[in-house]
Amino acid sequence: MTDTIDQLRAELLSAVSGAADVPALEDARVNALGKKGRITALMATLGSLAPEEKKAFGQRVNVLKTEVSEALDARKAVLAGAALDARLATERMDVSMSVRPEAKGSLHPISQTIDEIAAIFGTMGFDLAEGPDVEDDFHNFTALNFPPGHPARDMHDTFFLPTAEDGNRYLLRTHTSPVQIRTMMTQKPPIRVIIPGRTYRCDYDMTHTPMFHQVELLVIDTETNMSHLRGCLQEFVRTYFGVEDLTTRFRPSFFPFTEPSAEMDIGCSRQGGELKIGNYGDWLEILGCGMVHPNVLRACGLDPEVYQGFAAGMGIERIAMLKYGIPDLRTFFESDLRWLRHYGFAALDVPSVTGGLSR
Ligand code: 2U9
Repeated sequence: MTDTIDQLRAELLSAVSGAADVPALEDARVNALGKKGRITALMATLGSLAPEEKKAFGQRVNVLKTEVSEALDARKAVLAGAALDARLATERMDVSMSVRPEAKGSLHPISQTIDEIAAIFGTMGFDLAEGPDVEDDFHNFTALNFPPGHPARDMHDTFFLPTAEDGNRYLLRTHTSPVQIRTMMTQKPPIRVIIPGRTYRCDYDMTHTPMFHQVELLVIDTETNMSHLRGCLQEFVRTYFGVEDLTTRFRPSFFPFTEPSAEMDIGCSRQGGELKIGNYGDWLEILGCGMVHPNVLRACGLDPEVYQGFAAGMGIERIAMLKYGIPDLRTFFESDLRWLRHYGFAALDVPSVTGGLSR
């Protein structure tokens, strides 16, 4: 038993330290710890051992697993450092060089898109509201009718800060909705606000980044209904995408803070693998929305028998990608000047509803 484990340790550690690049290291990880990996296979033999052998064998395999995992992490750090050094060497720039007359700054597509959204809702009478990125549980979850134990409250989804001296466990807001709570608690209806801003979730893959931008809207009045919601959102998407008769479709959905809730689709085409916005018979999900839940109104001190309202939320990166044909979400945050030169906007190209919305 000892021989087998020692031999395997030597083999696996040598594969890890000999991995010349990240793909080779990934191969070594899969070979050791993957579903069909050598250590996984060794663990699977545990069941066939005599009871007195099981404990010692299990402990030794666990130690081996830890050793190999640590070696993988260490090698990964070395390779990442080397890759960065290589990149820095090829992408070196001399920041002391004098500014060339043709060098220009440009507006990031996120800023441009926020300006466009603000211009469109501005003409419908909406104000712009902002709030803190660091929030407390009440404004981010409780007032929004998230029950205790809801998955969004989980450590895995939310960035929590260490418990503060006042006993509160502050967090990075997971949506811009706490700003609506703050608005309802401080302003008397009628309320018409849009809230663009940064939001944070513990997620990173092709379609998620740990920080992303949302815009949400809120209307509170005494005779607000779902048809106002639909009309307002339809007007927005038609103006934003520059398609005058763009069709919209509502599908039932669920959010803790709205009842009823819906997702809105807009017409599109995916023919030939190319996405086109317009009335071509296919559908594309664009935003979530609904009537503000009576519990949310109550939490903000508003009587649901007197006031109702609607709210909606959408991802700014997503609608910017759709309008400007930006294929990869992660490029938004790489600060690559070549990307900015390509997708950026002239700083003085002020958006309005009558002109300058599209390039
Ligand atoms: C209050 C009451 C209701 C905001 C809403 C959505 C539906 C929604 C997602 C779209 C994509 C977030 O960016 S995203 O990940 N949002 O679907 N948001 S209704 O509702 C509110 C907000 C505040 C007080």
